[in-house]
Amino acid sequence: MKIGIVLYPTFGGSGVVATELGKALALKGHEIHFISYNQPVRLDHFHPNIRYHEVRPFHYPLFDYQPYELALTSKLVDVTRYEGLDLLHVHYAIPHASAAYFAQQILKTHNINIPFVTTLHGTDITLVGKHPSFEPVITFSINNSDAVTVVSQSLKDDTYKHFKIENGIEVIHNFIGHDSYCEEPKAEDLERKKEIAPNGERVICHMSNFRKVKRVEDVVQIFKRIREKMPSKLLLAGDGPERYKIEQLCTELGVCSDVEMVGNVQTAQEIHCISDLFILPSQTESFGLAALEALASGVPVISSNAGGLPEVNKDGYSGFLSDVGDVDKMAKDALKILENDESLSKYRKQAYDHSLNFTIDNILPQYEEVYNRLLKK
Ligand code: GMT
Repeated sequence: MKIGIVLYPTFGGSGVVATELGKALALKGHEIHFISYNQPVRLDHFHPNIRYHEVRPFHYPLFDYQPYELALTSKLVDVTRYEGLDLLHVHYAIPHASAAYFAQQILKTHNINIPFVTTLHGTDITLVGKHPSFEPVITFSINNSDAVTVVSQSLKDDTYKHFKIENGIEVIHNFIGHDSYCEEPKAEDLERKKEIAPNGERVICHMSNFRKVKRVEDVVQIFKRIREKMPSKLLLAGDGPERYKIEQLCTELGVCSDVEMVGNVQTAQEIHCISDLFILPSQTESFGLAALEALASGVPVISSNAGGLPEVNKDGYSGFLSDVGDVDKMAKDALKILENDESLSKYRKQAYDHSLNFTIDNILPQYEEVYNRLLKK
C-alpha cells in the first residue's frame, strides 16, 4: 500500500505515534510518505520505503497568518497525484482532517478517489478542538472522514460527548515502537546514572512539552516530598511554556541542587535507561504515550487518573493512579515503590510486563485492517 501520513513533526506524542507507525508499516513493505512542515523528530534514519514531503507555506506580506492549511491541502493533492497514494492517514484533527477532506474533494475533479483516516490524539478534542473557533470544522471533518480512530476509550467517550458525531469511531491504543524502549541499561547508561546520582540516589523523571496541562509543578511538589524521605534526583526532560515557572518553583522549594532540566531529548530511552520512576500528573491525558514508553523500559509510573491514563497505567501494578493534584498521595505511592530494592524490582518487572499489552505487533494489524477495509470499498 502507498500511504500518506500527515503529522506534526515535533516532540508531541501524536507526531511520535505517527512516525513510529509509518516506520513499522515501511518495515512490513508498505510505501510511506510523511507529509509535514519539518522533518519529524523520530524520522532519524533512511529506509527505502520511506519518503518525506515538506509543506512550505507561501509567505506574502498581506498575510498576518500564513495559510498553512491551504499549503498542506495543495501538497496532499500533489503527492497523491504524483506518487499514486492509495490512502491518507492524518494524525491530530487540527488542521489535518479538514485539509485531507478538502484535498479529497479536489482530487475527485481529477478522477481520483482517495479515502482518508483521521486519528484523534487528545487535545485536538479535549482542549483545542472543542473551542468555538474550531468546533464546526472538527465536527464536519470527523463526520466526513472515511474512518476515525482514537488512542483510548476515554478519548472516544470525550469525542462523542463534546461533538455531534454521526460517524463510527474505533479505539486503537498507542504502542511501543520497535526501538523506543531501553531493553537493558548498557555500561554507558550506568556511567551516566552514576554522574547524575553519584551516591546511589533514586532517579525520578518526567518528560513532556511543559504545557499547563502537564502540571509539571506537581512533579516538583511530589519530588520535594520524596526527597524529604530519601536521597533522590529529578530529571526534567522536555521544554515548553511552563519551564520558567518550574525553575522558579524549584528555587522556592529549595530543591534546585537535585533537579536537572535536561531539555528536549531525541531518544526517550536514554532517560528511561537511568530512571527508577516516571511521574505524569497531567490534568488531561487522552493516553499518555510518555508513560507507556517509561513502562516499556521497566520504569514504574506515578500518574493522575485523568482521561486514558487508567488504560495505560495499571493501578497498584505498573505504578499508581491518583486524583489530579493529589501530590501527597502521589508522593506516598512513589515512596512505596522506591522504599527498597526489592519493591523497586517488583514494580519494574510489573511495569515492563504490563507494557507488553501495547507492542506494535499487536497494534499494527488493527491499523492495517482499517486501511484494507477502506480500500475494498
Ligand atoms: O496534547 C498533547 O500533549 C500533544 C498531543 C500530541 O499531539 O502529541 O498528545 C496527545 O497525543 C498523544 C499521542 O496519542 C497522547 O499520548 C497524549 O496523551 C495526548 N495528550 C493529551 O491528551 C494531553
